Amino acid sequence: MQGNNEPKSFYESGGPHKGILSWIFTTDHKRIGLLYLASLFIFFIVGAAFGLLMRLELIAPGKTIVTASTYNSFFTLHGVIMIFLFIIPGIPVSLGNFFLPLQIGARDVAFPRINLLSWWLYMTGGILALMSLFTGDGPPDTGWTFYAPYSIRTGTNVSLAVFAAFILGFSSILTGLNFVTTVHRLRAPGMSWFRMPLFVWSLYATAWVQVLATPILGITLLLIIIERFFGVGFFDPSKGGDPLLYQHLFWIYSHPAVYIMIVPAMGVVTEIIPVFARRTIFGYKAIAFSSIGIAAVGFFVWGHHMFTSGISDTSKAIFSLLTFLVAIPSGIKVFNWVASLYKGSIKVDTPLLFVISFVFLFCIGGLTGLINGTLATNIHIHGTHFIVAHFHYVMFGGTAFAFFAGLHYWFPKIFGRMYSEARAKFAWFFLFIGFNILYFPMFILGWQGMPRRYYDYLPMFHELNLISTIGSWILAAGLILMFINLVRSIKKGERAESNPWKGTTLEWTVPSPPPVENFEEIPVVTQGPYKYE
Ligand SMILES: [Cu+2]
Repeated sequence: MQGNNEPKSFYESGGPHKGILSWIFTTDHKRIGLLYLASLFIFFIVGAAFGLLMRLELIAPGKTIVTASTYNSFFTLHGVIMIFLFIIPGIPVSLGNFFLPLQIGARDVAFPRINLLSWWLYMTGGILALMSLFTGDGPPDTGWTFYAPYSIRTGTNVSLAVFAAFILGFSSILTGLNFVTTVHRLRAPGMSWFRMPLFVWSLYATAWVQVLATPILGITLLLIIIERFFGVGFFDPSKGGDPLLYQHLFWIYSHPAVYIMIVPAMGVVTEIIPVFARRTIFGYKAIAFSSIGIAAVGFFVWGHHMFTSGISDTSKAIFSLLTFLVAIPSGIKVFNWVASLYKGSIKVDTPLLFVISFVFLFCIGGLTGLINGTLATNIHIHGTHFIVAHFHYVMFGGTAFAFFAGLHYWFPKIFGRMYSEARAKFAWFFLFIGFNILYFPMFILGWQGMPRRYYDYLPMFHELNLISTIGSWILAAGLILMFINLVRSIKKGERAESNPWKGTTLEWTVPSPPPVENFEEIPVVTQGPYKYE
């Protein structure tokens, strides 16, 4: 794989074990990053399959392929898998695990064995979540939010699914702990805070949310399990409890969790733009602080999920105002991305194509977030397909498209091969067009009053649902084309040099793929990243 005088790549040195054991017992951050990458996309395919089945059911009013209760399990597992097994772990555990130590000039993360443990916990949680499909009295049918009191009363296998999410929470906490310590302790000499790549800042801000917010979800899910087995009454008004308490606890984690999902994606976008615009990033410090700002303010807006739950008018007004506030640091990032592209000598390769799509789709998702956060409109659209469209524009159009951008950008470094640029652009076209045909009609359907999570709908919604379902097939075609191109290129792609994009961050100074120790000598850093002028 490597020139004859280059050190052996991390693929060729698996430590004391051989074969598959050298992977599942590895403590090398690069191998753990790839273990996560493979498992993430297997779960993504399962989650996407449930999404396609839902769209197939909704292609026409009335029954199409499944019963109402099966449909309820489809959207529950689609949500649980896509959120807890794909998008929350997502970029940090895969691309983050692989590139964080390389970008700060370190040989590994602070706690390599805990890093491996976090992947074992992830797999345990994933297998338990899938087992909830086939065990007990039927797959869970509550939606991924497991709202009480229904999640306490339903006979379906909620306990196992909730326990799976509980275990996954620990995997996330351990990763957060590892990344915070790594950034504080393992930066190369000269790598001061304001010389760190901005992807590292985004992982750092995200890691703090993982450490501080996830325990709240852990205890909340534990309360559901205790309720189901012992009927203590935490969320049951007839026993002095309150179902609203569940909603508060759940969203106190789950809203900051949306920043665990989006801030690393923003970091990938910030990383790619200067390389393909050949310009220094505009407003380095503003972008670094806006990552921290989003993570911090994000802890105070959870009530915007409960405007129709009966909370007081005062709290509604406060949560609505705070929701607008959190849009400011996001706006700063969008402004700085566009300012960095302005007058750049832009080379539109696939990583940048996905980045530009991200900015476009994220802006639609972000701006509709303000419509959701406005009290007058929220009362009208809460619980409708408008909300479904909104979070798919932010989470799929945003995070997943940035994930695909990062995959193509760092593919040569990870695998030592180039992917086919022509095939990648072809796949992108289907992805982008399919995405908008699938999700944009949902804004209109929701505005017209079509509720989410309903098995059936009024005939007036038929046309747009048909269009949306056709969009899901075009999107699926794009995903398949992209995966085929990337998987094929791992073995058949043209050999990659160590810095094919002329990047300026440290990972591009080592061979492709990197040696097991990353650096022959720990580098001494004398300047910040993205120096192009
Ligand atoms: Cu929220």
